[in-house]
Order: sequence, then C-alpha cells, then structure tokens
Amino acid sequence: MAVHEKLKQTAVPAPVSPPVPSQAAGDAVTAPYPQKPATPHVTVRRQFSPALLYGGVGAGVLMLIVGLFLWSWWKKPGASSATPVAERASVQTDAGDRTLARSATSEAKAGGTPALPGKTYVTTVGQELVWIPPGEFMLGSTKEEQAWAVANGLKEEFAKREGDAPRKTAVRDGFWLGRTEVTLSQWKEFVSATGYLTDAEKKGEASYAYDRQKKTWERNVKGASWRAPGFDQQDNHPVCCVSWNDAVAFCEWAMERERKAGRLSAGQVVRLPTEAEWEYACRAGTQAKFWWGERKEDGRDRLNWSGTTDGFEFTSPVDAFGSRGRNGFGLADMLGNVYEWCLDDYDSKQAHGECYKGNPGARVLRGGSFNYDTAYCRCAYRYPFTPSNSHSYVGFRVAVGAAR
Ligand SMILES: [Ca+2]
Repeated sequence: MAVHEKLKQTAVPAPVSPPVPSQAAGDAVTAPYPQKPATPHVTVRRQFSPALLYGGVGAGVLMLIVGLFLWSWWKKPGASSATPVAERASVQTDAGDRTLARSATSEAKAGGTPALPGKTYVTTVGQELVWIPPGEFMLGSTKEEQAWAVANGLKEEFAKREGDAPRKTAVRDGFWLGRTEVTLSQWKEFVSATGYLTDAEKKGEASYAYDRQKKTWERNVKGASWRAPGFDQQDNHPVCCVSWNDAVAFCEWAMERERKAGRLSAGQVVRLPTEAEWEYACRAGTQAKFWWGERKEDGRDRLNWSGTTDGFEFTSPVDAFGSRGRNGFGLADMLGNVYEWCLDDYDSKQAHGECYKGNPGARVLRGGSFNYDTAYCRCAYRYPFTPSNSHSYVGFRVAVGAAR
C-alpha cells in the first residue's frame, strides 16, 4: 500500500508538548495599545453663540470624514510594511514549506541578517533548521527499557551503554537543528561547488553497502559510495554512505556560505549536533522509548524502519510521513530513515551532557535506520562508529549554534 494511502487511514496523533524552555524563546510581540483618553477632572461651563457651535460641529464632521478616508487607505492590502523574513519562515505548513524556503533564501543571498532565536532558520542551501530552546531533560534509558530492548533483539552490552539510569541533563544554549536529514540534493550542491571526494570515493569502496546482485548487505563493497549506495535514491532522499569526516566537511562548507551571507551571529557555527543535543531534540519533552510514546505499534506511519510495511525497503524521501512523522519540535525522521552522526566521541559507559572528546577512534550514531527494528530506533539508543566509515544506512543532519 502506498504511503499516501496509508496516511489517509491514519488517526491524528496526540500532540506532544515540547519541553518548557529555561529562557524566553525570543518571540515577544509588542502590541500597540490605543491610548485611553484622559478623563477631565474639572468641568467648565461656558456660554457659546449658536453660530460658533454649528461651525465647530461642521469642522469636526469634516475632520472625521478626512480621517476615515486616510485610515481606510492605510489599511489597504499592500499599503502596510512587509512581514519580516524570519516571521514568514517560522510558519510551517506542508504545502508552504518550499515557497517559504525560497523566499528566505533569496533574501539571504541578497545580504541577510542573522536568524532570530525562536524562529525557523532557512540556510542559503534551502535547509530548514528548527529552533530548539534550551532546557533540561533526562538523558539515557531506564533499566526496564533496556531489558525491553534486549528482549527485542538488542545485545546486552549495547543496552548497558545507555547508562545506569536516566540523568538530569541541561542543554544550556538554544540551537537550530535540521528539520530533516541532509538531502541528496543538498549534498550534490556541496559536491558540485567544491569537488569534494568522500572517504568511500577515496578508498574506492564503502565499508558497508547493499549488494544488488547478491541481494544482501556486504562489507567493503567496491565502487559503492553516496553515488551508488546499492539502491535507488531520489534527490529528496537523505544522503547516505557518508562518513563523519564527510559530514563535517559539509558543515564547514555550509558555515562558509552562511557567514558570507551574513546569516551567522558572532560565535555561531554550523556543525553536527552533540549527542545530548540530539537526544534532547529527539525526545522533544517526552521520556518514553520513542518520541511518540512507549508503544512500538504507535510507530505505524511515523517512520521508515525495518521491513517494508512502512512503504519503503531502503531510504525514503525525508519527511515522507508528514505531520504524523514529526516530533514535538516538528523534526522529521529523528528515528528511522538513516542513522545520524553526532559530534561527540563515543564513550562506552554512557552519553555525556557536554560534547565528549576522549575516544578519537569512535563517534556516536543515533536514531536507527530503515533496516533496523524497534530496539534500535529508540531515543536513547547509541552506537559507536569509526569516523571514516561509510555505511549505506548512515547520514546526518546539521545544527547551528555555539561552537562545541
Ligand atoms: Ca534519522
């Protein structure tokens, strides 16, 4: 059954509340209040002649008519000032996303201003980044959840690596995070502008890819790369088979573009999300196994994970499930579709609240992917990966925020 047909049968999901930000998100609006006329304290009785009285009333009526005319002209569409780009870009509708992205992009290229916290940030490549406010959350999983994951196929050693218990963790600064994974189209723009060669292309093989002939997943597949991950992809699918090094190179290129366009404030960088930022953004205020709750059955028509009942054997277009596939922050495919690189090194004991750099041989992957089952597509699940590895089920999304 096609995905759009499935979506029609889908009940509207219960809304998930994002966490309460620990500081204002910068959305304050100052409303112009009409001034209340002052009440006279003293009434003065005077004598007026009838001629003076009628003349005064006539002048008053004339001024009222002129005033009404001027007011109606000012209220005409087009006579008032335009809505700022940032406000237009913050309006999110399924149909309007692309138009909004184009409009903000063209203005950014013309000499933009830094994005406002609390508003959606549309990069010059047309990537939409959602504002994630600062706040606190519980990082990691409970022993009960880990036992459930082991019962559902996860190796016990990996379950333990989610930590002994959820830990109160602060995301100190707000940041922007890609509403979707980086798409093939955005990746092509990067490669076309820079001539960049990925780790897989330089090695002449991907560390893990799908073999079309054998119809199996294979290690060290000659000739495989983001251009040929082993399955067909459209431009709106996430780029995959890119290493951590490749993902960082994309971020650096995107940062250069944003700087030139005047879009970044002092101290802001384009980078991968830290592991804690990723989990905080994925949970979006929830503390369950999945961002939609505890039941894997409720994941139906929300994500592209193992099997084909979701409509996809390999990667799907990003945001393929519409509003049902977005979490409380409006982020799509946080679980499933492709695994996502994080900035941190991998600590086998647990995830860290601050970006961890103590194990240069391994970085963190998060979120599970189209060929992984429920035990892996959980908010707390984490996996170690060599930074030069290129797997056909691994991609990334970008963040904009303070350097880490
Ligand atoms: Ca994903």
